[in-house]
Amino acid sequence: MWQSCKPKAPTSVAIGDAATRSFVPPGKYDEFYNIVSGGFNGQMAVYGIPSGRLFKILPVFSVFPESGYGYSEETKPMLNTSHGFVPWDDLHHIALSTTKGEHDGRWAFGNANNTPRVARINMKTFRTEEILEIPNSGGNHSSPFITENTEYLVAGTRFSIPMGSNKDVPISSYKENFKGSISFVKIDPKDGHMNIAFQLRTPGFNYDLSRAGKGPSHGWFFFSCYNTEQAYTLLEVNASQKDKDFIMAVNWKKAEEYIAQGKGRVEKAKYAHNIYSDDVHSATSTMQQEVTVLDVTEFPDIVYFIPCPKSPHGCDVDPTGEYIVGSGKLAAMMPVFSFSKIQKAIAAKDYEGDFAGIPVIKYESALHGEVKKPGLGPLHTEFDEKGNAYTSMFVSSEIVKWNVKTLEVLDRVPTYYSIGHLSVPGGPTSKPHGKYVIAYNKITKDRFLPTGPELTQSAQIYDISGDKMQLILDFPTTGEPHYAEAIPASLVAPNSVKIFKLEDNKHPYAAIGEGQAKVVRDGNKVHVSMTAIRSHLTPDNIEGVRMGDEVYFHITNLEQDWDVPHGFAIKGNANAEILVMPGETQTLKFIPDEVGIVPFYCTDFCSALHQEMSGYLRVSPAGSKTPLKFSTGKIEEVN
Ligand code: K7E
Ligand code: CUA
Repeated sequence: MWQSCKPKAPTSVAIGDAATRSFVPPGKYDEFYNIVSGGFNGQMAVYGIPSGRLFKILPVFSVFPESGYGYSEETKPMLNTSHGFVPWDDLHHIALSTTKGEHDGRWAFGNANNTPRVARINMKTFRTEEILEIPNSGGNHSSPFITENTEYLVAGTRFSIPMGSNKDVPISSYKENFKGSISFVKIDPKDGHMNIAFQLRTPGFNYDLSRAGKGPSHGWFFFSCYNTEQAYTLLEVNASQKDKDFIMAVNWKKAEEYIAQGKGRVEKAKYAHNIYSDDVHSATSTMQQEVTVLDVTEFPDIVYFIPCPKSPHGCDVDPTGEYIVGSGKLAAMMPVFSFSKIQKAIAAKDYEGDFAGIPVIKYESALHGEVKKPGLGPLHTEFDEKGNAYTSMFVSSEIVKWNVKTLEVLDRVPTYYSIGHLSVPGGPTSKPHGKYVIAYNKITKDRFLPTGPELTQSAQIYDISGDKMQLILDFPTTGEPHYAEAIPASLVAPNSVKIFKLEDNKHPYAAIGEGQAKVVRDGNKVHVSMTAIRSHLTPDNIEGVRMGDEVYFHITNLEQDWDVPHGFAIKGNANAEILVMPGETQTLKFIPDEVGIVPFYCTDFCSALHQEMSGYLRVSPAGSKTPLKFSTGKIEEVN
């Protein structure tokens, strides 16, 4: 039955044996990793599926005092942008790398929605390794989406804005002056390094979401577009006028050809490129100066529009690569387009007109069919390995299962409440792993114990192995999750890095062994190369630091065992603590603000004598003659 109102709750999850299906006994591992975006916390979080257990919070676009990410001297450059240091953002979408359309377990990518950036996370270390700013973008929502073999990562602007040399224009000149932009970021298959290969300059409206083609549609990209009304005020009303907006189909192989022929225009742009290296355990930030642009209105065979009702949000491609699902937030049905029909329509020039000179394919000519009365407020669609699709319905608060070929609705289950994204393990790939669909809900209400005005976020796991979807677990998440991907643990766990090898440590201030520990003055900078091993810091006493000095504590963790980090914190320090992994060097900057003795210590309970892992810094007045010295273990006589 068609359901148009929110189900009543709370409803028990323990239906039959449902609860046992999410139970992972103590000491046993989960089957999948779930990499979940943190929304406004700018992080990713890693959960186990089906248990819903939280393993890790992984800082990406946000500083993280727990580990010192964004506070340590080594990681500060990761958050550099053309606007300076930007230590927070809004992370919506995850893309896991694929080879031949299938998960390969190498990297996770994420987007910064606000100050446009994309990030690459190494799945061996679960750390952010690279952040690339996206120029000519008014907000990076349609991002990141990857091609079949991770050749490109694509980042589309949410807001159109004026670009080029003339940016000081009236907002009411939107139609003439505002443009969209889609960046094609080349991924180096060896190390994953990202570089903007080219940008497409596109008509001015809003770009929302996207997916790459696969199989037969490899070489194409599909973007959902809204506000084709080109409204610039009260979008709620003015951008919902037309019956149909567009899906934009992009032939990126063609765009590549034009770029290879030198048809791109090189424009000035300023954007930061930040890379972390595990050799020097440090990041560098480089400011890039130009970008190559291809204006799609000058090249007739790169871009085509397909009408799509009404303010589409998700735009998802099924595992075969033949079907493209448009989800109009305000539409009472969902169109499914056929890639082969789109190709036929283009060959036959079966157009209903053009928009800004770009052909608009006839709706019926591109259409495979419509899913009738699927539910209200369709947002996103994922796929299983049996030819079924699962669509999230925000307004009617449910997941609807339907058959991609026959378009028949097969099942529906309520979500608690108002689902946004959803995730089937492998759902966006050519080879879904199936088994579960996970709902990331926008409203929590009464699902968990109340925690004041701000509630935890609500995610839910449904077993989809049978014909009927069955709710088996509620689990809370951090931040506001938008998209997430789940990947079999077997593709990730065996490659997990356990330690960094000390002999590979090329950090300029590393002390590889206690014999290399030292304190060196360089003007008003004091560099302390300190080692940490169970259960002492070397040196543990430092004298000769004066007011006006900047002290850099470069801590090298000498351990070569898995799961033995050491921490470092010093009293009165205004930034953070740092956590240093075995074999790694990290640096905390400390500016003393008063004369006296300042204790420091290890913050990670590392052994029975962890509480003894400490030392003192003596701070003398400015200009004092206290000699610089450091010690460990030696008892001095004072007369
Ligand atoms: Cu949350 Cu992907 Cu930003 Cu839909 S978007 S819900
Ligand atoms: Cu090292 Cu506690």
